[in-house]
Amino acid sequence: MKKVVIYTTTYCGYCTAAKKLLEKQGIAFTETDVTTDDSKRTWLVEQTGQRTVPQIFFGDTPIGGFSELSEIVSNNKLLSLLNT
Ligand SMILES: N[C@@H](CCC(=O)N[C@@H](CS)C(=O)NCC(=O)O)C(=O)O
Repeated sequence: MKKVVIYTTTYCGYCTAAKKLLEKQGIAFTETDVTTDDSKRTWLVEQTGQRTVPQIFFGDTPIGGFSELSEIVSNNKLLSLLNT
């Protein structure tokens, strides 16, 4: 199964919601808080093309933020994406 990494900042409601959703689905993840890490934040924007957090990766692939994760869960695609 691909590793799940979620990049977050403090005081971020969407980050909390995304983590709760992953937990509810029973998916283990690693969290990286980029609140004070400017170089990591720059890297994240380069990788994802997005300036918002959270940003979630399945393996090396950025899948988006909370909205995209919710859609994946709603469409029942979470396990297949993590296992391919
Ligand atoms: N559609 C995004 C929204 C994420 C979002 O708005 N995050 C806020 C923090 S909770 C943010 O990054 N705001 C800064 C900005 O919009 O530049 C998602 O579902 O993840």
